[in-house]
Amino acid sequence: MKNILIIGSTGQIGSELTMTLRSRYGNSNVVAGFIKGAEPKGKLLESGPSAEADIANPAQIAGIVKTYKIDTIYNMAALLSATAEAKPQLAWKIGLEGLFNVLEIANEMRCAVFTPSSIGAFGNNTPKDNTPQDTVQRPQTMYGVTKVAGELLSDYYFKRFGVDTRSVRYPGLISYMTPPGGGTTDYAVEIYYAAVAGKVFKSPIAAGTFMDMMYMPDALCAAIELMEADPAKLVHRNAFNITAMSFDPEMLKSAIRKYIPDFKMEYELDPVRQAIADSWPNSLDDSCAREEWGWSPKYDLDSMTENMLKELKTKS
Ligand code: VAH
Repeated sequence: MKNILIIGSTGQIGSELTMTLRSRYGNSNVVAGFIKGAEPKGKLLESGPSAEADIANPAQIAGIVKTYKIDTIYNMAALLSATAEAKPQLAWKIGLEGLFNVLEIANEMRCAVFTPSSIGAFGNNTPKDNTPQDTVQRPQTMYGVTKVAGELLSDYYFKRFGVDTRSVRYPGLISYMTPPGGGTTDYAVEIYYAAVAGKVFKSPIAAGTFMDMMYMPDALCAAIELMEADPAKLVHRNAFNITAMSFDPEMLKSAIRKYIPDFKMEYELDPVRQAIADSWPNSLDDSCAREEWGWSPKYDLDSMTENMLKELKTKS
């Protein structure tokens, strides 16, 4: 039986992952970890147990693991790329010191650990097109530094202590449920809100800037399918390249215009996010994930756009 703790359960991925895990493993088997000021509300609060779980407080995390007999930790705590550039020390504290706390507890209590990495784990001298699974990783953002170091630390705990650590390099994630905050790829979420509101969207990212992207339902499946995969078939662990699509703002605008023909977009570049985006791959090679644990996304740009617009119209 799986007893799961999600650290960061009220974040962009965590809030949807918690509900998906509860529907899969049983509400009472999935503990929603949160920090003060980001407490669970509504269905997230009412549908199952929750506990304050500050990744910087190892005693607090260990107490939850003991109380609820946790055997699997989804560690979703992180500052996203642009925010991490504004607060690098906090990004390190959460991303690396926090991960170290989780891995130490996982080693002592024999828990499996999922910690997302990102396309942000690559840098300017990484091959940009069809980026290989195993290649140069020299990011120059604090976000990227924490993701590469997190991959290495997670692999170390697997090889040295046998901790069952697994992760994926997420592309930009797009969701209609929890608005994102502080990501370089978040323009690809904000644009849909503008389109549904009938507003002109001002893209902070330039035309011709391609980044890997994925619809949230596929991202949630990836985490769960990897954690359920047969460990004997895993050649890699931390972290698998995964992607579903690659587009630039112009392609996204055209996809939206199929459903909202008079949608308008202008450019108002954000130099911080543009520089980060320029340092990331244009497209990933995710063949290892497909071969080792059957990764296969279901949404492409058109089907994601159709669903995003439908759901946002319902919300508004
Ligand atoms: C960000 N959405 O933009 C996150 C993600 C690959 C992008 O890591 O920071």
